[in-house]
Formats: sequence, structure tokens, C-alpha cells
Amino acid sequence: MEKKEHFFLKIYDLGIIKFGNFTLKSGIKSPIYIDFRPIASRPDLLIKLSDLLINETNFSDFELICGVPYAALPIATALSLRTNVPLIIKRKENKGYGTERMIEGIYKKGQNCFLIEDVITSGDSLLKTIIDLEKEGLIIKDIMSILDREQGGIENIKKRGYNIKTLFRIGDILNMLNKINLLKKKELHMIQLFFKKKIKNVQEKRLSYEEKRKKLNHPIGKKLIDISLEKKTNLIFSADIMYSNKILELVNSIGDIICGLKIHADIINDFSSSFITSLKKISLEKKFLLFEDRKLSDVGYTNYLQLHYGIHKISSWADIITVHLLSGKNSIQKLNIPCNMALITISEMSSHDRLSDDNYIRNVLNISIKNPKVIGTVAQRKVDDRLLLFSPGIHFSNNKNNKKKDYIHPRKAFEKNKTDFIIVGKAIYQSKNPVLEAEKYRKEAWNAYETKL
Ligand code: 5BU
Repeated sequence: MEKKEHFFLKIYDLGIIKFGNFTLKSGIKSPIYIDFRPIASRPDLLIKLSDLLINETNFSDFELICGVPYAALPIATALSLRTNVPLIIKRKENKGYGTERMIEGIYKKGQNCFLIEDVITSGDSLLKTIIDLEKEGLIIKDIMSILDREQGGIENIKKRGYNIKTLFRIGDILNMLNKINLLKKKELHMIQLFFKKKIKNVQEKRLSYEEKRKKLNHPIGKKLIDISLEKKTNLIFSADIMYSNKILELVNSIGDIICGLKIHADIINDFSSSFITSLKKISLEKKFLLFEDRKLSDVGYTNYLQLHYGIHKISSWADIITVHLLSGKNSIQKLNIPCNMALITISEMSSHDRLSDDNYIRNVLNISIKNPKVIGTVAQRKVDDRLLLFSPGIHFSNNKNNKKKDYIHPRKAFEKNKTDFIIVGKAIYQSKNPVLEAEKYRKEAWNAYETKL
């Protein structure tokens, strides 16, 4: 028997898994309850557990260790003693007197903290701890759970950009207990049914546009969704074309089947205010929003100038503008954005050799959620439901010959990433019949959205 399994049987003997009818913290009824607290009274097992965790992770990368209160506190303490990495303690509630700190111990802003959780279900309590630690300026990148109940928590945390690993998975544990006849047949059946149902729910369901709309505060986010629902389209056309009359011509013919038009104003040779007037007129008649894919990425004041001045005067016509957050969260805080204009951040580009790592993506997502001007983001993964997800890099043709490495099929964007909107350029404007082609993309994307509901 593997070392890990051997260890699990030892803690199983302490009664950490109970079978029956339980109501979990989330209100979910469950036939199984897992509680790691008894390990606190067994120093020998705490040491063994720490050593298993040390096998999985390189602790020289960390300056601090913290456990999600309360069950993971003794585990974090043991881990700190074994690794010599200092411990900090996260409170569940503010004690309301004295220093009123949520985190106890010695730490400084910018320190890299390893976080440990005992059992992960939805990931909600873990997330609360992460937010409190980040508020103190600590950096959380790597997290480990002892046991994953396989109910979506790991995916939930991963989609926010954190690295999370687990020592045990409930499915493996149940199989092992069953193999050595520690489970009654009826018990096993009930448990398997419960987990199968939950896993299916978590993995397959996505929020509808109506549900997403409720989570958005910005009028432009709501408007985009209203347009999509009314026209049954989640297609944004990217008109990367150098001549204004060609753009107007194309948009006139496909305006009815898109919810947004994305342009790069700075590639249009004959850009003019009359072009913008015409474009705006078509967008109002045919009901779609105007996106300027400017990807502002400078320091705040330069972003501000680029948004309002120069020949493009983006803020005078665009409904939405894209921004990078390479310069940090302050770079988009004082842009003086009109109230009927919104931002889309870029967390993760569609190019296969992009440089953004999980830490960067996580930071962009966190800033995006907190900034009321941001309605969504570009990323190549599922993101928090409070953000709309936009997916460029879309093409029907697969990437067998490696030429289309930067592209995914529209269906995949909905199935894998639970995207909200696809952005399609060349596949439409370089085709022989852009109207027919755009309609194909609209239909595919709308069906892909509906079948995942
Ligand atoms: P394409 O022809 O479908 O590849 O056009 C995609 C458009 O989306 C193009 O304007 C890009 O500048 C833009 N884009 C992208 O391709 N990938 C990204 O991550 C972001 C924007 Br953000």
C-alpha cells in the first residue's frame, strides 16, 4: 500500500469520515461528513501529514504558512515546525477589541504565503481567507487542500488563477475504503450517487445571460446582454480593416446578426469623425455596441490622454475599450471614463505563446472584479461569474496542421471556458461570403451557449 493510503487509513481510524445524513455549512445535505479536527490531538499523525505535504511542494519558495481557520490551523502549525517557514494565523472573525487584526503573527506586505485547507467543497471559505490575506498585501499563489470533495471547489479556485493541489480526492478514498471492505454496499451506492450528481451539476451548468445580468452593475454590461438576448447573438465581429468604407459596408450587411463590433481605430488609414458618425448611426439602427480594442497599457495619465485625445477621441464614441493592467490597478482608476462607457481588461491573451502566468492572471481578475467600470475580461479559462468573458482567437478550422495554434473552435470556448461572447475577425471578413459566414458563427455560438444552460 502506498504511503499516502496507509496514512489515510490511520486517520480514518480516528473517525474523520462519518456516514449518515448531514447538513453542510453551505446548506447542502450530504451522506458523508469529513472532519480533520481529531488529527490535532495526534502529534505523530500531524508530523506524518506534514511530511506528505512536504513531498508535494517545495517550501523553500515560501516566506509564510497559513491555514484556513480552524481545522487547518494545527496542520499549518505542524507544517511550519517541519519546514521552518513562519506561521501566521488568520482569524475567522475580528475580535472587536485590541489591535483588531484579522491576521496574527509577524509578516510584511509582499510576502509569499502558502495556504493550507483541510477539506475543500465549494472553495468559498478558502476564498474568504485568500481575500483577507490579500487585503494585508500578502501574495497567495499556491494552495494545498488535504481532501477534495470533488464538488467544484478546486475548479472554482483555479479559475481565479491560483495554483491549488490536493493530497486526496474523495473518489479515490471511497474506492480504497471499498476495496478493503470498509464501506457497506448501501453506503457506497448512496455516496457515489450524491457525488456523481454534484460533480455533474458543477461541471456542466453555466449561468444564463439573465443570471449574469443580475450580477452586473454597469449599464453597458446590462445593455450588451439585453442586445444579445433580443437578437439571439453572442457574436462580436472584429473588423480589422484599413479602410473606413469597407468597414461600413461590411457592418451594414452583418449588423443585424452581431451584438458588438470591435475595431482598431489606429489601423484605419482614412479614420475621420464622419466615419465615426456613420458607424455610430449603423450601431444604433442595427443595435450593437462599439468596442475599441485599444489595449491601453500605459501609466494612468497617459491612458487618460489616449482615451480622450488625439485624432481618435475614443471616449467620444466607443461603448467599450480594452485595457491591459501591466501598469497596475491605478492605471485605470482615474481615467474619467464617461458613465456610458465600460472597460474590458485583458487577463490572458489568445496567442498560444502569451507571457501571462497564473499569478498575473489572478491579479488582473481580482482588480477587474473590484473596479466598477470593468464589465468583463479576455481570458482563456472560466472566470468569476461577476465578469463577462470575451473570447477572441476563434475559428471553425481545427489546428491539426499547427497553423491555427492561436485559435479554438467556438463550441470549445463555451464548453471549456464558459465564455459569454466570441470575437471573430478574419474567419468572417476574409471569407467569400462574410454574411453567410457570420451567420454560421452566430448560430454555432448561440447553440453552444443554450445547450450548456
Ligand atoms: P482574428 O482575425 O479572429 O484572429 O481577430 C481577432 C481580433 O481580436 C484581433 O483584432 C486581435 O487584435 C484581437 N485580439 C486577439 O486576437 N486576442 C486577444 O487576446 C485580444 C484581442 Br485581447
